[in-house]
Amino acid sequence: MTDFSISEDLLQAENAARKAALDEDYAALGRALGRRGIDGDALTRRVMAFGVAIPTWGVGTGGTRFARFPGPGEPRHLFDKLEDCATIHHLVRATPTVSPHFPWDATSDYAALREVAASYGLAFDAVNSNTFQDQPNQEHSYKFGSLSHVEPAVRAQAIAHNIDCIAIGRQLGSKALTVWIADGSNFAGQSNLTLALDRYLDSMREIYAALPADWRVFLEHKLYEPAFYSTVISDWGTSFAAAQELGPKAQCLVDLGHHAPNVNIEQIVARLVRFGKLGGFHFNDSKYGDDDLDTGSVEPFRLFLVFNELIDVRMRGAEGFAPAYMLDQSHNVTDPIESLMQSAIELQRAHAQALIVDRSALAAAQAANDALGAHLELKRAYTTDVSPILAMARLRAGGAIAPIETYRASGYRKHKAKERPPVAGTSAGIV
Ligand code: LRH
Ligand code: MN
Repeated sequence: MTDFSISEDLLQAENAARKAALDEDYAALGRALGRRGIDGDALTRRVMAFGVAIPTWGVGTGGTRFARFPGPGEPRHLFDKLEDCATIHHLVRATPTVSPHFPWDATSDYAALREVAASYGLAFDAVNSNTFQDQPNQEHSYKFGSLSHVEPAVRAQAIAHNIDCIAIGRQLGSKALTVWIADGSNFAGQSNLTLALDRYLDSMREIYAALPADWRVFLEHKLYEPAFYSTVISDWGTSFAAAQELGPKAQCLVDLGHHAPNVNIEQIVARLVRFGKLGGFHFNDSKYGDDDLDTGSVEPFRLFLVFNELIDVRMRGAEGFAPAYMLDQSHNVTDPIESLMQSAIELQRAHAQALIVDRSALAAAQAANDALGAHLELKRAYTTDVSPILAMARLRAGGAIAPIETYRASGYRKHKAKERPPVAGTSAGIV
């Protein structure tokens, strides 16, 4: 018996029931945008071209240090995860790539994995290394760090792992390695703050030297956790300086949850772009710390402001500007597939709203120091409900007008609960 997947018939039936209403809403929005000199169909085509990568570690239920409450039909291995990624892309048509994490996604045949992904119309984005956990039978522990560890043998082990990840990524067709390290300290004095960074840079130079010519390495900064006094790569400034020191293939990755509360993340994005060092994003949302909540679920205006900076740069035609868009979330209380679909839609929304900002009116207001006028140009775009355009983009790309409703109507999760008997001791999500 083949595994269940959502049929075209069901998708067509769900779309047919909503088509007339969508056409009406789409036409009305098209007229309203037309009065603002904006071509609705052109905007829909831009939305159809937008893509974000799904993190393999996000399709399983996530947890915290306190507990994880797995749901029914949890993916048991990478091939189940790819099947779920394919279901997400089938309905939202905005997630054509997958970002894997090693060794969580280790498998015996990466060429076969690449073929399976391709059979679902999926490709691989950046690969993620993991030197923040000890694996069974690992020779040296990462308890006191990895790439910045005081012991050369531990650093060598961590460097070798990252170089292995590059080798795996090459088999998968990936073009980038994301390096996030948990290295840091919990007590003042525990670590020499400068020597720790120097050891990290020495290690990264060896990893950088192993990068193929057309690859990039993304340095992911994070203010704290799991270290709670100092973190070696704690902010964009340190990440930027390290990327500068390493060379042109090194860029900075901005995980939205890795900053102190109220930090102006859109300005960090603007700065990294200005200096040609914005490599990519881990999109999520947060209220307090690295909460890994669904993108756009807490601060949708901030997400819009990030895309406003990205579109502003595109409009000014910045050289070689190709940030990698990836989600990085932990779905502790929702069906991960639903959360990932809605998060991709919230990214499409922020992107579309940023595209309809009247940039000449904004520039004129800025030049005239018309503070409120300038702000209202952004608010006008942000308060425009572009949902009909997002839905039409999905429909025209062969997806669902209403992905969540269609997914629920399909009973996909119930089917997976039957097909995927829980496997004790496996964890598809974070922790
Ligand atoms: C660290 C992080 C990093 C991943 C991990 C799953 O908090 O954001 O990007 O490796 O989460
Ligand atoms: Mn991240």
